[in-house]
Amino acid sequence: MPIKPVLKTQIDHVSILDEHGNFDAKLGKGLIPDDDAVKLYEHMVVCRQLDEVAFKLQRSGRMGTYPQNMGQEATSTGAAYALNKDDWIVTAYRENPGLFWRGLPMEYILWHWMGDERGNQIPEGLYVTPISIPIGTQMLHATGLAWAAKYRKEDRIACTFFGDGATSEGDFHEAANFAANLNLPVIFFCQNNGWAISVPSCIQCSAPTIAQRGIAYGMDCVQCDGNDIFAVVKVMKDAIKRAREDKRPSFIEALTYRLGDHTTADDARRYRDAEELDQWKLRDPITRLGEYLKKKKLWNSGKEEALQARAKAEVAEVVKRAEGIAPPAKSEMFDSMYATIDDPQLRIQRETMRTSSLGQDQSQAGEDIEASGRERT
Ligand SMILES: Cc1ncc(C[n+]2csc(CCOP(=O)(O)OP(=O)(O)O)c2C)c(N)n1
Ligand SMILES: [Mg+2]
Repeated sequence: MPIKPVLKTQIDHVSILDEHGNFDAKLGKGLIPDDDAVKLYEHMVVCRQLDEVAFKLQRSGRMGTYPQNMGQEATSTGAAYALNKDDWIVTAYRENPGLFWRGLPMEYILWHWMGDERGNQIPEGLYVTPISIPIGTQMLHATGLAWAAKYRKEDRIACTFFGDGATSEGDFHEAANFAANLNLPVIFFCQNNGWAISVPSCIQCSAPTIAQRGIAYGMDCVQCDGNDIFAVVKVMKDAIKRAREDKRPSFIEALTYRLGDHTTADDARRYRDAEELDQWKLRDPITRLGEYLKKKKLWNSGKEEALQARAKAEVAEVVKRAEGIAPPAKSEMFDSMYATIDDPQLRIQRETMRTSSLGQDQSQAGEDIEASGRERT
């Protein structure tokens, strides 16, 4: 018996607006109308400003740890632009621009990183999930949300974002396997920024692409230049069509780079070369789109100056709103967790938290112990 191949496959790489300003007119035709291209550019500039201010808030002790999104704006912005308003966006933590494009007020993200749970209470009617810090768990949620939509016969798909490192987690493989086997309308959007904290992607994926991990599950897989918003929109539109019309999941690997540290708790200079960073600065997705607009006479230095001023003013207002909110009552950590608090010990803890510094005022706890009829052991 001759040996014959049972599978031949390839991964395509999609690029439309390259880092030198070349535009593939055939692939890019009608993809993003001029007015929208300007709006997308303006949006990414405002998001970059928010990112820079968030970094400073952490450094000046006004906010907790923060993962900068700088350099990765085109991925989630392009994806959110291509999706419908009532499709799910299921994110990790480096997709602020996509969440803001969808309409999440910027202060929610600052609240999240300030440790205020109200940042995770997504406004009614917005189909986005809160930031996910545990790596990979959100992919399972996306598969579940897509399954629910299919079951309810809703015309809604789910797009989940995650990093290159997240594809080494078991959660990815379970989410992908379910999505493909159950024919679910999910888009797995991998932001391959080359690093999982200090681990380069080549150490945790020996294959030439991350995208091919999806092939094992029977998904359509593609790679694109993630700093090229046109390429992102193109691969998203193709994946959205497959999800909506055929109820098939897809895997997108978008090549991008985080220009900042992993988070404010990191110093990337300790593990990555300055030259690598310099190379990627030349591929900045915002500069690239800006140059495209200038070439088409849709943008000029006057508009840029006005936009920079607007971005600063808007973000300053966001910070005012984020910091201006009254702090939550300490007891809210219990009220947000439990529908009813029946356990007497929990009631004591809640009361102690409400009335004093944690555990310092025993008399408060004692009063409630008596009220609850339980003896101290
Ligand atoms: C389940 C889990 N394991 C480990 C961590 C610690 N951790 C935080 S970020 C990170 C790397 C993630 O890399 P990647 O998925 O490439 O995303 P990126 O930060 O590059 O956007 C790890 C291991 C975590 N948050 N959750
Ligand atoms: Mg990464």
